[in-house]
Amino acid sequence: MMYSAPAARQAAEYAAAALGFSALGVAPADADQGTYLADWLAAGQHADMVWMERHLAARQNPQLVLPGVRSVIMLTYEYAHADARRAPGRIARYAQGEDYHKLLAAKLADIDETLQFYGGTQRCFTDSGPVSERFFAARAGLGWIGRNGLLIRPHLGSYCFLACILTTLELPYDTPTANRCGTCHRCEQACPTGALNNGCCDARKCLSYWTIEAKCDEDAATALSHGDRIYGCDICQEACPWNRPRQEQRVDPHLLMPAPLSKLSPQDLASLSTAEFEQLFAGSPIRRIGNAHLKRNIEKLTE
Ligand code: B12
Ligand code: SF4
Ligand code: SF4
Repeated sequence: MMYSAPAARQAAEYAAAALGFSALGVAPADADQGTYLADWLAAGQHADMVWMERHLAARQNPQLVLPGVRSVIMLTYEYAHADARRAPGRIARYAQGEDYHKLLAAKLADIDETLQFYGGTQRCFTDSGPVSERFFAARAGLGWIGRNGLLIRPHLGSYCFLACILTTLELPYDTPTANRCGTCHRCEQACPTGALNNGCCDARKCLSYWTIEAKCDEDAATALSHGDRIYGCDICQEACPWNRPRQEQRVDPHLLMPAPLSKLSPQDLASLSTAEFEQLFAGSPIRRIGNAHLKRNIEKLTE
């Protein structure tokens, strides 16, 4: 088929909308990311996530991820604004339902197929590859990077997953939007551990890191004593005025918390056998940390 950039972009947009993505933007693959990530790594703010060091070169040069890449298509997919599991024992909103990696990978594969029709070669990721997703989402005009480090969309806030498609097609690019944080510093003030500094989140202090990634039990004790979070943390998003509750929000039912989980107390969760844990969290992102790690997070709340 004759390649027409606007037609290829429009086809991707139709496919994305039909698959439930809430927005699509396109950034040039060679956009300059500056030294932000390198500086963050050099300062040790990635804690023990050493895989981030290994990915530095690829993150800064998408050509190493997909040779010949010209455009980065960025997409957003909504998850629930409402918190289905309140304190104590909060689970971050993004992790209350099914694992988004699997859910979105299948949808991205469909868009990939559409773009192949236009002669494109693609690689697709959602939190699964060496791509600076927030940077490209902002460059693709989907929103701005807030003082909480997250991509904030005007009037839609930050409760969304990001997904990306690297493509060899040169598609029409979008223009970045202005940063609208203004004089607000609510996220920084709300963070219980002081992890935020000028749009930069120091993983060494972040409860999301401590509840999901950190392996060291001793250090975890201090960090976890700061909050009521047992998996992930939404405090800097809850504080953000752009995330104020909306009357109506359509959310993919796969991302809603299953009723059996919402009924369990933190003590119930802490007393699950491994077999019960596996059954309850089958298909959930929480399964990844394992029963012992979840117990550790809960015990720090109830001690
Ligand atoms: C590692 C990681 C974490 C770590 C480290 C956090 C951190 N500081 O980045 C931990 C485990 C702590 C974490 C926590 C969370 N994460 Co996380 N995380 C990632 C991951 C895998 C990499 C992020 C990264 O590279 N960080 C290092 C920093 C330096 O890079 P960066 O944030 O991408 O910043 C770039 C831009 O911001 C840009 N930049 C910023 N300012 C400026 C200024 C200038 C001038 C320039 C040129 C560039 C620039 O430069 C950076 C490099 O390109 C991404 C997925 C991905 N592949 O990108 C998800 C991702 C960022 N996480 C996500 C989410 C949802 C979360 C949590 C909300 C989960 C939760 N509820 O617990 C928290 C929020 C914590 C926070 N306030 O940031 C979403 C964000 C969605 C959104 N709306 O923004 C992502 C995109 C995953 C996804 N696909 O949906 N996360
Ligand atoms: S996720 Fe929680 S601990 Fe991490 S920066 Fe935001 S408020 Fe602070
Ligand atoms: S709370 Fe305020 S400063 Fe923080 S991201 Fe939202 S608007 Fe920006």
